[in-house]
Amino acid sequence: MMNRRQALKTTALVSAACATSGTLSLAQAQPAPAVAGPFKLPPLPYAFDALEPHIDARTMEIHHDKHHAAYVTNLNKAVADSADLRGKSVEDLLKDLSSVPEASRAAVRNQGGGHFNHSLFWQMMKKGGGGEPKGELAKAIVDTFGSFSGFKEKFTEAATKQFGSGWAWLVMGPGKKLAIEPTANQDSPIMTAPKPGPEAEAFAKRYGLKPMVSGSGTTPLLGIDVWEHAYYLKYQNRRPDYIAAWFNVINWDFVADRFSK
Ligand code: MN3
Repeated sequence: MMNRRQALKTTALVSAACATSGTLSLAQAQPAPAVAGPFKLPPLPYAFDALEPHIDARTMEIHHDKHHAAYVTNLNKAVADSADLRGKSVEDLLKDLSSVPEASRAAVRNQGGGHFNHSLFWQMMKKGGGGEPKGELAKAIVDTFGSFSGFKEKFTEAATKQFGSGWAWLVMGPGKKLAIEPTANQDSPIMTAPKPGPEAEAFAKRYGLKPMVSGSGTTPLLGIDVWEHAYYLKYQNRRPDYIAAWFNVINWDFVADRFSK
């Protein structure tokens, strides 16, 4: 675990590296200034080093302060010219992408998806997490996957096999039915088919839905970010090691709470 002295030393080293390399200015090392807009970067609910040694502090800092901040900034830019879009929650925007004007739709999908997914992701982890869920969710996992280890195996497989950037999710559909779903890029299980056509059909097929049934996206209960920015500093190309370690920081109380509601 990174203590204060190590943190200061790391900061000093990074500052020194920036000063000597001349490629990074101090301004670039600071969080981007907030852009005015309806969407805000939620604070990380724990310290950067809270998930050590499984997820390192530097990764958490960059992931939250840079990557998530950029999704928020760019989502605010995407809705800047529309009072209608600015008045909606990110969840409502994603649940009904077909109502977003086509000129802004890709930006809302990608940046809004990034904002929504990461806002959940921070809460799905905690210091001293891991173990197995209890209660109603534990029973549903056993009913669906045979056992907790059966779930873990299938979830790990989805996260490992997701090609390129994306996520693997444990989702809840109608009737509280559980399933494991991968999504590409920053797509979220709550999204619904954006418009009629092949994309909508593929989307509907993935979730077993009728195309263009508004609001029929599933509810993400648990998700792992498998973009390289989520693990590369500590695990480099070893995504399976990151996934295995990530199981030690899952906040099952948060996940169970989403299932119960
Ligand atoms: Mn990410």
